[in-house]
Amino acid sequence: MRLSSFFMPTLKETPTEAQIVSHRLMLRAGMIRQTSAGIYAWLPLGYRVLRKIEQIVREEQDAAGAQELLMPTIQSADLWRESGRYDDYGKEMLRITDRHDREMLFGPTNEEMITDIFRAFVKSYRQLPLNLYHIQWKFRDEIRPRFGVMRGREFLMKDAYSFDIDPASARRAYQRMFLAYLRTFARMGLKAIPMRADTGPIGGDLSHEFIILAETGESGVFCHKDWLSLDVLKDAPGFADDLQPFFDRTTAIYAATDEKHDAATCPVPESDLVSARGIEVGHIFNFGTKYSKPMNAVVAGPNGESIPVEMGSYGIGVSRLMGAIIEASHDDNGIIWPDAVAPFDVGLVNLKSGDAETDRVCADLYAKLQTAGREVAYDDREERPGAKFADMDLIGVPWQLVVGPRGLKTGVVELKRRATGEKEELSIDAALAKLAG
Ligand code: P5A
Repeated sequence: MRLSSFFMPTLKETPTEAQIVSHRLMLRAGMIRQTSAGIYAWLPLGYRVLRKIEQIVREEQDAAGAQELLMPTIQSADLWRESGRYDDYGKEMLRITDRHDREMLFGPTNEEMITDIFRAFVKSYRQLPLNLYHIQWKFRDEIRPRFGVMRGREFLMKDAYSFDIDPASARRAYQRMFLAYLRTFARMGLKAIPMRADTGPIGGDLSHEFIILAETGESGVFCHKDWLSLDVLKDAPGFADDLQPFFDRTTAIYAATDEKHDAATCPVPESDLVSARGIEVGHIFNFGTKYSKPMNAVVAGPNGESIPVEMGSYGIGVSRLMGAIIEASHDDNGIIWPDAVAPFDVGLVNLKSGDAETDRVCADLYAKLQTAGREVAYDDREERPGAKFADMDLIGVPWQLVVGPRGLKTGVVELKRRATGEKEELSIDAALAKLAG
């Protein structure tokens, strides 16, 4: 992408309406635009990152055996009356009436709709286990939308729903998602801690929130200090293995949200207990037959008996993750994207646009890097070098390749790693080998 034609409306000044650093940086980098309170348009740079995050989530769901589908955002109120949640959900639900006076709603979650799809087609225990997910926009009329995409009203969620014949099988489905979540967040460079959590309007009694520790987080949390240095995935099993031992040893290390934490019964001595704030990037639930019973989602068992299906649901805040990643990875100059979710792999900085030799070398590098499959942000704008460096740091591209007339006299370019600030001068071929190899 040539930045001279890329729609990336960066801001020099710090937006005053943004209270936390991730929101400020997303606005400054021209990634999002608020269109109403808690509702955002995703500008090209922000949308690139959103799609990267979404793709990692998708790959890990697929690897865990979940199958992707896509349900609509608009739902019928009648479905929610069947589960009894239509009235319970209260003002957070955006209710809509269509031209025929039918009551509809913009879905805040999809337990009812997926249960309806399930009961229409699945009739036998032989068709189980089943796990279906989608990545779709949700709407919750949050009383206080804030912190940009972190607590929006419209937000992108991955929600998966598992169906099993008995509680033991449902526990295995839960453990698969538990492991898939740890892998998902690790791939984004995040350390997510699974914490015992309340279930709120979703229901059930087994639930974990996946929390990224951050001072700006909205959740109060408590965990054993071992969590700070632990790499739980180091000797994690694969999906074909029995996940129970891994689940037991991971959830034995204490971690709980403040609603679940009780100082009187906490097994961790005060000296080993960390009290912190965190961002909830995922939340998983096992709620048994809470929806299948009232909605009559039953299958025939081995002896022909009717068995209400055992269910769980598993959410990831896809759009919230963008804020969480920035909170976890930035410096005074801007965002530091982990390679896996960066909007571009390489930022190519032309120090003197208009200088024939510099333009030629840059165009050549741009073409070769793209041929090698790298996504390149080529800054070919007629701007001062200082402005180009500042923008490249702000948008957080992991590698910066700087090309100017002075270096080219001796055949060298400069390569900078955004995360460490380390710079090295090297020949054009060596730079290419390093970035394209
Ligand atoms: C699980 C999947 C559910 O809705 N039903 C389907 C269950 N869980 S949840 O905890 O309520 O939401 C799942 C994740 O969505 C993110 N999230 C939000 N992100 C941005 N803005 C919001 N207002 C918002 N509300 C929830 C969180 O990451 C949460 O873990």
